[in-house]
Order: sequence, then C-alpha cells, then structure tokens
Amino acid sequence: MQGQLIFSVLSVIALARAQVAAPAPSPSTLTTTQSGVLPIAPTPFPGLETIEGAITYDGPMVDGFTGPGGNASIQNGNPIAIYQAVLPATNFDDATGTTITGSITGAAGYNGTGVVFTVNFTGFPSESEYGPFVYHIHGMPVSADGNCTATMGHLDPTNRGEYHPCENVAPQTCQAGDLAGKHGNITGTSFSASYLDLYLSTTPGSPYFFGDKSIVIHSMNTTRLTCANFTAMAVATGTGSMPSPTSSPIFTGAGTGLKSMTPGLFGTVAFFLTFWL
Ligand SMILES: [Cu+2]
Repeated sequence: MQGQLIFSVLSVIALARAQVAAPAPSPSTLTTTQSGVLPIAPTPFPGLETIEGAITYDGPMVDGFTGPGGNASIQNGNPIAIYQAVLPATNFDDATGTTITGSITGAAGYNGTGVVFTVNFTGFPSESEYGPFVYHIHGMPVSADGNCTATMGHLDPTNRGEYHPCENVAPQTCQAGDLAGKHGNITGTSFSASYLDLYLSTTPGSPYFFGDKSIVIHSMNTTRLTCANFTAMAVATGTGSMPSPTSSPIFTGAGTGLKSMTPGLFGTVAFFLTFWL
C-alpha cells in the first residue's frame, strides 16, 4: 500500500514536470548585424518561437513534439545532385579569435532516398567557453556581404519552431534543417561526420530542398559564428539513365562537372555510384 502511494506521488510529480514547460527563451532584439538572433520573426513562422535563430530551449523533453505541419516526410525519389557549402575565409563573428573553415557536402544518388552529408569543419574555438557548437540548414541564403543574419531561421517545412529540442531518436519530429539536433552537436576543435538524412531533398522546389539555402554554425549561446551558401557541384540533367563519371553531359551546374571537383568530392560521387546504383 505504501509502495503504491509512493509510486502514485512520483507519477504525479513526473506528470507535472512533463506538463509544465520551462520558460520560453526571451525574445531578443537585434542590436548589431552580428547578433545571434533574428531581426524579425520570419514568415510563415508567427509568434515568439522563431525570433530565436537557433535552438536554445533546454526545458523538459516533450515526446513526439511536432509543429502544426506534423512529422517531416521521408524524401524519396531525389534526383542525382551534389551541393556543397564552403565556409568563408573569415568568420562572420570573430569574437572567438578563431576562424572556422571547411565544408559540408550533401549528395543524393539516382532516385535516392534522403541525402548523404559529409561534414568537415575545423578551427573551432574553446568548447568549454563557446561550445558545444550547433549547425543548421537555414531557410535563406547568405547575403552577398556575408551577413549570416540574412539566412533567417532554420529550414523548417513543418513549421515546428524552436521551443522544444530536437529528439534525435525521432528525427521526423525535428526541423528538417536541424542537422545538429538530428545528428549530433559539434564538440572539439575539429569535426568530421558522414550521415544519411532522410528528411532533406535535392528536388528543386521541394519544401525540403536545401540546394539553394545555407549552412550556419552557432556557438552555444546562438551567436552565428560563420555561414555559407550551398551551391550545385553536380546536378543530373535527366533521370532516365545511369550516370557515368566519364560522361560529361550527365553533370552540369556551378561545379561544371566532375573534372572540377575536389578529390574529396569525387570520392563522394564514387561512393554514390557504388552505393546507390
Ligand atoms: Cu542555425
């Protein structure tokens, strides 16, 4: 009897903790062009949730939380394409005293499901002081003057918003652009990773398309340290035939084909030809 009572009390406490959300992060006003927050709430994200440019909420987890758009959908039938974002030579915010360099490459194979990302970043500042670091695909490109604030909020086709942290065990509930949330934060001074993300697309015009958007790296206090636009390195011109690394008409775009790719990128292509075809 006593055990049952204790169990009941604990259950009530647990339920109360789950239902009482921690205070939402305060809205911040943009004070400089290098602020970590957004100047305005971008449409179509009304309300406080998206004033913050990165996930800062550290309250209790809410299992299966999604925005009004529900779960993200797995992106099937992606066309062959490779998009790469190369970080600039200088940080957008240089207050940390280090420059983060490197690139992130996203590639899909023929009729592919999801996108494989290859991430190589280095030059992070002290993790104990500024980290762990997070990175996301943001909904807008970096402006010509390199302003990371211009990238607005995260790519979020389900309108999930920012309040609740992404649960990496349920990536379909996360913002599609929240790569750190789904695949892990950045720790240490260098970071390399490769993973398949099922909820991003190489189909231009798809709400999940990332190829015309940007990557932003934040310190843990949401400051935007650096950012870069994705650009097309290789895009299939058709879907009816299998590509060959030696047939130049298959790949077009900003990268102008395989010959212009770096060895690392060529390795990615080779990987896809092996893995997907
Ligand atoms: Cu971000």
